[in-house]
Amino acid sequence: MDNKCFIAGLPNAGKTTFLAALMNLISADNYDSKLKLHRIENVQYLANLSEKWVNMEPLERTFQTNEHKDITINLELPNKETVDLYLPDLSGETFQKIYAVHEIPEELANYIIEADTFLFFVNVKNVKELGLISEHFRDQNNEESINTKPLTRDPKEHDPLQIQIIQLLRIFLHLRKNKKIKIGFMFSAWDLMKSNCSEMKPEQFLNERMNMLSQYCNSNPQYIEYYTWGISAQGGELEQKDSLLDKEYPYQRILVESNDDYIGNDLTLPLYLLIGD
Ligand SMILES: Nc1nc2c(ncn2[C@@H]2O[C@H](COP(=O)(O)OP(=O)(O)OP(=O)(O)O)[C@@H](O)[C@H]2O)c(=O)[nH]1
Ligand SMILES: [Mg+2]
Repeated sequence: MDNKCFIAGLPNAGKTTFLAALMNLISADNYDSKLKLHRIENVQYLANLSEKWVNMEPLERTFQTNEHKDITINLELPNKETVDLYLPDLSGETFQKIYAVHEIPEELANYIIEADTFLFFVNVKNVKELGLISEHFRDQNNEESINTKPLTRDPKEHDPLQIQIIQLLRIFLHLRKNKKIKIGFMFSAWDLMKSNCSEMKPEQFLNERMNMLSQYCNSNPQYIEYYTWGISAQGGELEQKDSLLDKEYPYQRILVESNDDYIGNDLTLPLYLLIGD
């Protein structure tokens, strides 16, 4: 069995950190994750990431020149069957380019067409609190010098995150001739929600903080089957390194929260539920 899982997300969404933590978890002998490493080729890239992740060293940004498209991990399922999982580590700029200039390399388009499942990463840090339009204008009027220069719109910079994500999903569907997308929204840096004492569940985060995306997904059930997860692959901010390195095992830093009762370390759970037995 094989599964092509397409990892998507704009810059700084948490894609590479997820892969680094995943590599550590599936290889850990003392943790019983749903998916375990069975075999891997081209291990070097993930092994390097995982080593940095263990030591809480900052991971490099993925630029278009150092994308890794050829990651395949052979994983063992709980029923002992194995699955070849394709997980490319692409640069957020690649997705910005698809959005802003509608430019997509043929290889990538084929990947999107053939993908069985999608993980879409959104860093909760990049999701702005919603405000009232009246508040927006009040704040603008309070600014001492109002900038009267016309704004040059840079779609990547200025367009709201939700608009960019919805447009990307529409492009994915267009390429797939509307073949259904099975997608897990991975709200990364979920530790920040917890440190703000938020009781919010991932689904509620989507509904309340990204309500346009939520409406888009919920009004298109024939094209989009979606799930939501809160994940912290890093465990906290890099500045909290000292306390995070104190844990007995690195995987104990990971936090995964579902919409039902699951709160734990198993970063493979969203993947396992998405790809199915
Ligand atoms: N607090 C916190 N920060 C995180 C977590 N995961 C990632 N980050 C931070 O989010 C930023 C982006 O993480 P990356 O994994 O590099 O994001 P990416 O999606 O690969 O980004 P590009 O390579 O630019 O496309 C980094 O500064 C990380 O330190 C997390 O679980 N918690
Ligand atoms: Mg990256």
